[in-house]
Amino acid sequence: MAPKLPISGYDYVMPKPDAETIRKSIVYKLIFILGVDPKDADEHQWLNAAMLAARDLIAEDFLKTRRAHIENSKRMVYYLSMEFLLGRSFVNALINEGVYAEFEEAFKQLDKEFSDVCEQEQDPGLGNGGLGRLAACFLDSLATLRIPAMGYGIRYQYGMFKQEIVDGQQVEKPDLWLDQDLAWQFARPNKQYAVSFGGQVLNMGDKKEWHPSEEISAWAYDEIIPGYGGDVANPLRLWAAHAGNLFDLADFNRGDYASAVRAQNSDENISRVLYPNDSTESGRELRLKQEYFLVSASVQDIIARHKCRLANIRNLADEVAIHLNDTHPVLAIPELMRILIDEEGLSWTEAWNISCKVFSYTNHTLMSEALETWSVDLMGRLLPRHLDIIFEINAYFLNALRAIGNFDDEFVRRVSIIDETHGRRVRMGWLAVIGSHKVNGVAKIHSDLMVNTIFADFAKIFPERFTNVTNGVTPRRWINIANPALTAFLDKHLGEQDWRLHLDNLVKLNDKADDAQVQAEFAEVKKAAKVRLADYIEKELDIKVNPEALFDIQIKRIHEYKRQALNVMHIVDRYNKILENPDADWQPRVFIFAGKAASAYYMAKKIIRLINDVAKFINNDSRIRDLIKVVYIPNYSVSLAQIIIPAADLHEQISLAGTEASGTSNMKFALNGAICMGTLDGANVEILDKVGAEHCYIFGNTVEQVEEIRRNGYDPLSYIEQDHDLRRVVNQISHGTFSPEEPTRYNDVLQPYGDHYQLMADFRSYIDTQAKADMHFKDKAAWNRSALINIANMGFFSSDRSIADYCRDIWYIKPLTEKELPRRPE
Ligand code: 26Q
Repeated sequence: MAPKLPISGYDYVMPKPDAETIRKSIVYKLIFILGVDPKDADEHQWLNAAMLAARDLIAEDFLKTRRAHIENSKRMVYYLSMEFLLGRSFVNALINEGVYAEFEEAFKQLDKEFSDVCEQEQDPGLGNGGLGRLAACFLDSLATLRIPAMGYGIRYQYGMFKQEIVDGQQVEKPDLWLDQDLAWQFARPNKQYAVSFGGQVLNMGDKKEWHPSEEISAWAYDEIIPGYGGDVANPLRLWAAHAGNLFDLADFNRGDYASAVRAQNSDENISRVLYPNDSTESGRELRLKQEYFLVSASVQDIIARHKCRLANIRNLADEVAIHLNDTHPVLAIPELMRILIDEEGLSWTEAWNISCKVFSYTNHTLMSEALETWSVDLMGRLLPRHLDIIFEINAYFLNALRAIGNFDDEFVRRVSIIDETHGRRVRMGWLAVIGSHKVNGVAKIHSDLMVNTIFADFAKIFPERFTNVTNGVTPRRWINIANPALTAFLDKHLGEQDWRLHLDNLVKLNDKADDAQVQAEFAEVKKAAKVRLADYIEKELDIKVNPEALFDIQIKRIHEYKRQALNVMHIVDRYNKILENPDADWQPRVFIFAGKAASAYYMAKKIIRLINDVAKFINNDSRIRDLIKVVYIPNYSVSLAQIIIPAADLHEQISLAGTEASGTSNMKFALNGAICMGTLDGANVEILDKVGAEHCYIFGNTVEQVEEIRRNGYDPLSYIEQDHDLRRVVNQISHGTFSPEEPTRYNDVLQPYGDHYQLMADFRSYIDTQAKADMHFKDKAAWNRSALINIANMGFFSSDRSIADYCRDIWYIKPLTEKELPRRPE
């Protein structure tokens, strides 16, 4: 790596990116920053020292990027999200900075196993699943594409719980990730904002005054997000609740130290823990406080930054775009309105015109029961001024509608932000649509359904507001970090232009997919990943799996709509048929599951237990030999995904059509040369479109068919009656074959009378399609060819493409030019 240019105007010791200097820098950090004798340092201390050394190399980019934004008055986008599922940062930083080999060499010189040191890093689980991981991929792409951008989130003290499987059941353990690894964050003690709650609103003539009853302080911590290529690094600003300077002096002076400290603890509860729920958990006061805490600190910070640059609040919308990752941060709309009106003295209309231009919103779910609402009472108690503003927004909007005419009362009731039918509730999705200039879904089919179902009324009012941006994933993490063998393979076969930056280059593999030599090389790549996963499974779970078997993988949150139970039904059916016909030419399969269930989601936890009971039962049946192995890998996380995904032959994307907004693991799998077993749902539809039906297993009813079945009165029993295999499977699961010690354990899982997600209706097509996949896998050349064709056609699913779409169609943001921020010398 060539040395960089220094930050101009100052003379300082610049860190140099060669192995020897890096080695010395690591030892220096150990001695002078951490105060540890290198002779005694443990692996974890070595990691921290190395992270500090790496941070030095990126700190300059971070500061230079910031200067370039300010000096060139760049329009910026702020991405607000309650979740950022970043995964480990260290190796990512080395790869993006281009110094991985140098660090590896430095550790060799120190006689330390580099991979052991890297493994010490905690995986910060500040998210639940897809939405949080998407935010992390987007940050990577924003920095890589040199977009002036910043993320805002919450620095939860406890991230996503750690999952243990005890006696087949999920047990949640706290994840205290902040105990370690502070090397990657810059604390910003000078960035503090007061966030207020409660109290009352006073009418002062034509002005309103909010007199809150409670105040909490938000402290900033900046996580560094380095772009690939090593010129740009953007901040992810995470807010922590601090009561430090606000603790109750009155109690303290009265000698009641305990009360004073207790108040402090309860204030700090706001950023204590991530809600481990991937659909709404309406009504929880602390969650509403968290959402407002994020939003208030961030909007105040955005305005402070804007004023510091240009000092005129009226041109905010020219300089600032704020993006809402789902409705969770939608209170940013009334918060901006409050500041513009109450603090900056703008008129209501001026404020509204600015606000609508600033905000845009992404919807991630169609399931109406998962749309966020909050009771008017709770909102009024916690945020009385914001509730006022929401009422005003609603009145303004409904008046405008009535003025246009031709909307009847029923229509007006439906689009009102206040739902009057279930007690009075604030519909956060409606507020987001009304207050944003663009609303997007996350895959084509999802965006289409969005305007035809949940937002159909709004699409009539604001047809130009709705658009699609299909999700994407970053190839830096999902190939380069996760799959070293595939990385080497692609570097060898794709020539000059770096696929990490131009994922479309993968198309060149289409021409090579027929080449037997290339197929054989790819087979080795896949084998290496499968052996790595098999080793992990043996080490962690003491289960031996055969890397030659077909690895069939479903990893994601456990949810009824994702239909892990359908996967289990296939396993049980296969088990039955092997016993019936033991000498047939069965394709050995390893079924791998991983995923967490929301801690209060009874049925999801039961499904986990069912998978584990079935695993125990079948794995221990010697008649099955090694034809089926079922493995539940505990504690799914970004780090685990990086080990599991490269090892897949087949990936299960089997949600009921119309329920999965996009899915993103489907993209990661295909990018790593696995073949999709999926329904026509979410991004599967577009994957099919890119790779072709020969290289993708699609089964089950379409959205239209699912709807028709519902309309005609779905009768799951009729499917069970007609299909002997299905009947047998349902009976076995429901009557205790896999839980002999408690035969009724699973009598409520398959719900032959309800079956909301139509497992029975899709069973036959699923089973038949799985049989086709077996046949295909037996022809190794054909299978490898299909895998290569999958990889070749995944260019579209880079998050760089998604971000380019957002910048062009929604945020109107341009990257930093070479002049504004010079690239490092070659
Ligand atoms: C809301 C209120 C209170 C507590 C929790 C929540 C909450 C938290 C997380 C609601 C939803 C989520 C996460 C949703 C999510 O991950 N959705 C997924 O988003 C992906 C990225 O767009 C899509 O690919 C998936 O299809 C979608 O399920």
